[in-house]
Amino acid sequence: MSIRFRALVFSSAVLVAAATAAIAQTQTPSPAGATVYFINLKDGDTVASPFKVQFGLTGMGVAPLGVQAEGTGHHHLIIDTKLSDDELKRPIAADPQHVHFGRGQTEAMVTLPPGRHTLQLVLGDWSHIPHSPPVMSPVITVTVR
Ligand SMILES: [Cu+2]
Repeated sequence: MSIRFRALVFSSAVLVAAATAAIAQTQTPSPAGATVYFINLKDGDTVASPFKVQFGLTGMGVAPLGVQAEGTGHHHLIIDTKLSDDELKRPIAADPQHVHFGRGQTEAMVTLPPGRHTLQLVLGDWSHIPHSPPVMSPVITVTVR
């Protein structure tokens, strides 16, 4: 491999990394006063699993993933964890603790083992990135019996 070729490969890799970082940092603005909240659950509730969770949203609309429309997003249920400042600027992970409702669902049946669990709703934009500023509910703790 020539030195020139290696330099070209290196600079391409840097460009790709820079482009990826730029995409990852693009956050959609949220309207002032937008809030997301649990309609049917409050901090300290005791529930039997599976239980229904209804997602409330004011000041914005729900749109399925991939649909880029101003003032919209889709719900994410964060279970037994929270998003770091860094995670609030990137697409939300998809795993059992970060559940996406990309079809635009406004409620879900949730199954959790007995015990205490924290729940939080975070709205994400068309590409799963939280808005700026983030639209997220207070963290609530529920006891599953
Ligand atoms: Cu999502």
